[in-house]
Amino acid sequence: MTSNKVVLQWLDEMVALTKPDKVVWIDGSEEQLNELRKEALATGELIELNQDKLPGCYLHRAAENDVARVEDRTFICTPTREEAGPTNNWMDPTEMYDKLTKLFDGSMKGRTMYVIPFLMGPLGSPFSKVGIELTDSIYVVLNMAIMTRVGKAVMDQLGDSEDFVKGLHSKKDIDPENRYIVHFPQDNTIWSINSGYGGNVLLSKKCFALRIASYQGKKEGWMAEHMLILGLENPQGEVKYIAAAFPSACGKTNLAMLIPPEELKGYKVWTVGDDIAWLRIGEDGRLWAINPEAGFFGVAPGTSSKTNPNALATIQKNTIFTNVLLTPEGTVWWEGLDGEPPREGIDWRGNPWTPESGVKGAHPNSRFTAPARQCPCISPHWEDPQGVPISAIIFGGRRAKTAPLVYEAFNWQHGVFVGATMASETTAAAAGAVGVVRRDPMAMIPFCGYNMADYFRHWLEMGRKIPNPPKIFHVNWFRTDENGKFIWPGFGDNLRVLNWIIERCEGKADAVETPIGYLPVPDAINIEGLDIGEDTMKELLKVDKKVWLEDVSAQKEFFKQFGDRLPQEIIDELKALEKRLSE
Ligand code: O2Y
Ligand code: MN
Repeated sequence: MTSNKVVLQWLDEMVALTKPDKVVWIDGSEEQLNELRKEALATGELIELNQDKLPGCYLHRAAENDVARVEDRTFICTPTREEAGPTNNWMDPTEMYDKLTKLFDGSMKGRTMYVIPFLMGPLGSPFSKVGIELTDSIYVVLNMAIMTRVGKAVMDQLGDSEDFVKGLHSKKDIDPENRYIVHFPQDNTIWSINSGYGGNVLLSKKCFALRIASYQGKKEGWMAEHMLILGLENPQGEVKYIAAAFPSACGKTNLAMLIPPEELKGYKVWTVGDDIAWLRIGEDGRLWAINPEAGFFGVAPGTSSKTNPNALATIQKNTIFTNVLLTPEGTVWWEGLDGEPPREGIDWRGNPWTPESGVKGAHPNSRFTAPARQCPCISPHWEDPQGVPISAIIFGGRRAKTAPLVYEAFNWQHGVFVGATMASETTAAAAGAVGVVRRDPMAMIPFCGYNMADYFRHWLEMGRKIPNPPKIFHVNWFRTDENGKFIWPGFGDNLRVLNWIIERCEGKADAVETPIGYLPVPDAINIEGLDIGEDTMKELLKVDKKVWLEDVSAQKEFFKQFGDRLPQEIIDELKALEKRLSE
């Protein structure tokens, strides 16, 4: 498939290390993928779903101990600990290579090594990047074929270049004690062992498109961000693009595929991406974004015709479901799906299940892997080689009392500070106590491939280089009343807030200056048709100085870990906010 000497030499070395019985190049053809599906069905790695109801759909059950990303076993191995920073696990690269070399030694004996050339970004785009993942998992091959562009065309695009990410993955024994997800940013290398699940093994996603790419972006002058990208079309047919970062459990995929409420029927949301954005400065001085992925790896539980009808439509064909419940008709089910639960089924562990079993049918982190092109609201521009121009960047979090429904940063530097102080309160979906505030700057804490203090500096530097930067906003859909009830309806009605944001970008909407930023004037957000009065709107837009000063203390505490490396601009913004709140 290639005569690229660097690729072939690296492949030889990895084959010598892992000792597979066979090496198979993935060419991206449907015939080859079909053969692999057949093989996976024969071994039980995949279960065929009802092909009349869900054509091209399969179910996979992961090992019980292997159902989510493992942050405590994820490492950034830069030459010094300081380069990885206080928010990443670190080990000296030589030590880590030694350790992993022993684990990988012979890990593919008796197995086939699949060589997956994959492209992040549209074919032919100057912003796209090549990766090659070596894996002993057919599940990984089939998921990668949905999540990325794979095969011969990718090797053709690479040509003789050495510029590709080298990914090595082995399921080995799925041993959680020896599970490692390791990044060597200086070597463009990712090694993952002893997991067979999702973000740990689809090396294109969090490992490459965020951790390695964020490091590359810092070096090369662009940004890899944990952001959805959407286009908002107004009734006049004009489309403006927004990139938005939220920590998990804030409805990112739902926002990316939003359906307008009745009162805003003339508007339309177009999905460009639901998870990752690569952003570059365009020749016109604006910031342009591509979605490096080709599919969605979405959380199944909670996905329904109320929360996300577009996602439901997307996953009716050619989809791999992982760790959901299997119904007697050969369809799938999860908690939060429409209608009554099935009377019986096989749960995600493979055990017989009824609603009375007292256990969940689907794992809370169960997933669907589906091609983005199947999404009914996929943007006609989602594969444009130059990307789409971004008018607004949104940061968000789940805050019961602190953050108002929406506010706008005073300028780019202040916006970077708003992103750097992003936080979210934990929900029952996560392990541990509910309502605990977790700081997650730009939703990148688990995904930044270098020191986050340097990452903030990179954001600040980018701002100085973008002649026409997007405006930066913060939203919070999760404000609650005195009874703990959400007071903003969320879902499709979030479009009302997006509209204010776009109007601000166009210089059309009014705002009031407050200590935290610009807030909408009382009637600026269209609440026609909502059961929301003036008082509720006031509550949604309230800035309680006492609560904010408490948050400032927490922000100071969080920033301490970065020591002298924290950019002066962030310290200045923190002081300025404290001063404005104290006046
Ligand atoms: O648990 C996993 O392996 C998946 S994590 C994930 C998947 C899709 C989009 N975002 C995420 C995330 O953790 O941010
Ligand atoms: Mn994500």
